Amino acid sequence: MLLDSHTARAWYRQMRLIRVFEERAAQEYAKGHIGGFCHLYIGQEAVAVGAFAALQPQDHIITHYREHGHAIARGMDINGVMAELFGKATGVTGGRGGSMHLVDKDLHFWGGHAIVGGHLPIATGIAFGLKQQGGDGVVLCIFGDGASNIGMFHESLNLAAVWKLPVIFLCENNRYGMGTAVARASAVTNIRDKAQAYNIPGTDVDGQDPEAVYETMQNAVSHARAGKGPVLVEAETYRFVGHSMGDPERYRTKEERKEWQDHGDPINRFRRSLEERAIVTAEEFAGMDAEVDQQVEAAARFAHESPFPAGETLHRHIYVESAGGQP
Ligand SMILES: Cc1ncc(C[n+]2csc(CCOP(=O)(O)OP(=O)(O)O)c2C)c(N)n1
Ligand SMILES: [Mg+2]
Repeated sequence: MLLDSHTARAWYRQMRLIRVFEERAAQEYAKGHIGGFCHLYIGQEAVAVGAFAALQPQDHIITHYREHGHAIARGMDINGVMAELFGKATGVTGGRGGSMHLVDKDLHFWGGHAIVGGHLPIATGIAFGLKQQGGDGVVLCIFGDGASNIGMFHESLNLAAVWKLPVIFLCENNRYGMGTAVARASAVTNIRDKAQAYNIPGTDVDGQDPEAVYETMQNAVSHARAGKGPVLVEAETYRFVGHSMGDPERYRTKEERKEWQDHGDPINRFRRSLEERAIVTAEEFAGMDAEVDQQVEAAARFAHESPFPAGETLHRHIYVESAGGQP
């Protein structure tokens, strides 16, 4: 693919921003500044950056709990994302959702869902709404390999196909659902093949290559936008860290992980390829790296300095407020 220098720099910068942001989140977690679950996306960055580059502002996104990278790729304010991880009032959902529930309605980013597969019917529902309204928006629904074994996956694909809805089901196949390898839990190990059962085109792509992801996603988005119905894209990827914080990783060998880190790191690979093609200079890389480091440092400072939500607001946002103003 012919990649211009401006786009190449933007993609590199975004992937590195996601990586450095999460490395910082891991440090803050270890120090006890972030609580609850925290699922890192390290190793999978090219999927988010390639996929989101194929979307338009009118499109909608719904995703699972490993979503820091998706939120950042969509352009969510990283100060607000870091503050949300810290549970602070300045977080994107006021500190009430935490790592797994990042939302921004202006960006049409509808979470961050912790129930595996639970957001797939919502994706189909949003796509149904878009079709009824007659606009040209599409829905990008992201989930893991494990979610494709859940009943809601099948119901959602079926109805999306019956109603020819504008939704792209993007499976990030990172080879494991928690500690379970795909082949131990799924009779069909190529997730894209499951789409055939519902007459949905399924395709796979190298999820460590943002250009390949972008091209595949562009085709998928054009198909859905043209009213031809849903598509399933399977991005083959790998997480370089545990499922969540504190995973002893007994289900895979160190050698396997090292192999992916040495040969499949999406950021190193992209950088090398851009250098070889003389699209970005060493000086430009150095400038971007320094900027990203500063941006993440500032986000962490913002999160540290922000207040926790006030105690008296604890019961807000639980029920819709009544006419009397009482929760
Ligand atoms: C319905 C449901 N069952 C089980 C869990 C516990 N759980 C959390 S993450 C996860 C693994 C899902 O794996 P996958 O879909 O491949 O996503 P990944 O974490 O690899 O990105 C499980 C079983 C859950 N959150 N929801
Ligand atoms: Mg998985």
